[in-house]
Amino acid sequence: ETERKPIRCKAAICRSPGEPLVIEEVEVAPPEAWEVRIKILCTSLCHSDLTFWKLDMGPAAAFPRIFGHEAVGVVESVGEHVEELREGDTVLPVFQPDCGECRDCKSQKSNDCSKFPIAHYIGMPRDGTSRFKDSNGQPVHHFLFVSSFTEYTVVDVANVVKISSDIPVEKACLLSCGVSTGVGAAWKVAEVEEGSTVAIFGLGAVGLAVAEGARLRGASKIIGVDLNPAKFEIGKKFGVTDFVNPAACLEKSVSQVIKEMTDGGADYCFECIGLASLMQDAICSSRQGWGRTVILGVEMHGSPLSINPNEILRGKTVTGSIFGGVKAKSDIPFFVKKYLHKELNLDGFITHEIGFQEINKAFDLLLQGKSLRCIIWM
Ligand code: CXF
Ligand code: ZN
Repeated sequence: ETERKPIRCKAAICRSPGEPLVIEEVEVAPPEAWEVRIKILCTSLCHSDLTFWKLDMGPAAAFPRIFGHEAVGVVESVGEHVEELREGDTVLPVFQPDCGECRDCKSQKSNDCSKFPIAHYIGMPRDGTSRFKDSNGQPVHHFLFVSSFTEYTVVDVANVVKISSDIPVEKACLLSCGVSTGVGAAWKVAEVEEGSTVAIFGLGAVGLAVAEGARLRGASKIIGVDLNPAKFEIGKKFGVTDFVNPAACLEKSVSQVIKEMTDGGADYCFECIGLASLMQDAICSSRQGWGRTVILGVEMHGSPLSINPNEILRGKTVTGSIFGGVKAKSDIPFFVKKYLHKELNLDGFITHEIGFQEINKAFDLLLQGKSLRCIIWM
């Protein structure tokens, strides 16, 4: 019986920023109170893994570290006080906690759990110590409360959602971060409605998931904005109807072009890159009177966002959203249902599938912009 005993298994450790991961043997401690130990079935690479993998300064740069936060697994064992999950449950670990107890989790207005705030984007267990030791007995940092680039991980019960085992695991995996973020932003934050116009800045997995969400809500025009012209064909599968390449906008600004295409500005704009200048373009592209801009991208350069007050004076709104406003425990099972009912397109996001040993290939593909989601099988 493995319960209550450490497990030795393989993990992909990042020893220093920007370096290839190394598959090493690690020891994974048994779950403490309020934790579960999960056997990862498959995981995928999200752009945030790259962001923090590259980061070489500041409090968020913590090494050695086990990255990965988009995954699906099976509960191997549970710690004390864990009642909602048991051994054998199919689960999604999620970086955004849903404790169900704090003011934020209890409110329908927020998904930003205040009981377990993520300090400096590190995401260690609630007692601050690591459940991972390398072969020299040295602790290895967790990542965003999840750390899925390992055969086994330990995750707080607040960061785990039980899902139906009917959904293929590689499809479920996508709902752990990127796709839920985009769909959530369209459905829960913007509340896109039938006949509305949408502009999406950045057609990575998150931007395409926004398109998919807008398509399912019956948006009449979904404009994709991306520097890569190949994204238009890809975007069409997710409902993108029109395309703007900023590099081809010579005479006019992107916002002028979008205003002309939408009779005065898009009803809903989404920034899915994390660039302050693009956020400004998005706001300028939204309609005077009621246009709403949702910012999903994480700006890592520390650039301030400057908005002309007269731009929003006549009713435009701008909002941020972490994890697309998704409250993990209630919304993710709903997304799973939408997939099982053949409404939500998840299949199109999977562009590559590889084995765990080849994990660095997933990094190369995403860095070169060649993949949307690469499924990494354990
Ligand atoms: C990101 C965005 C918010 C902070 C942590 C990382 N989430 C997932 O990719
Ligand atoms: Zn992510």
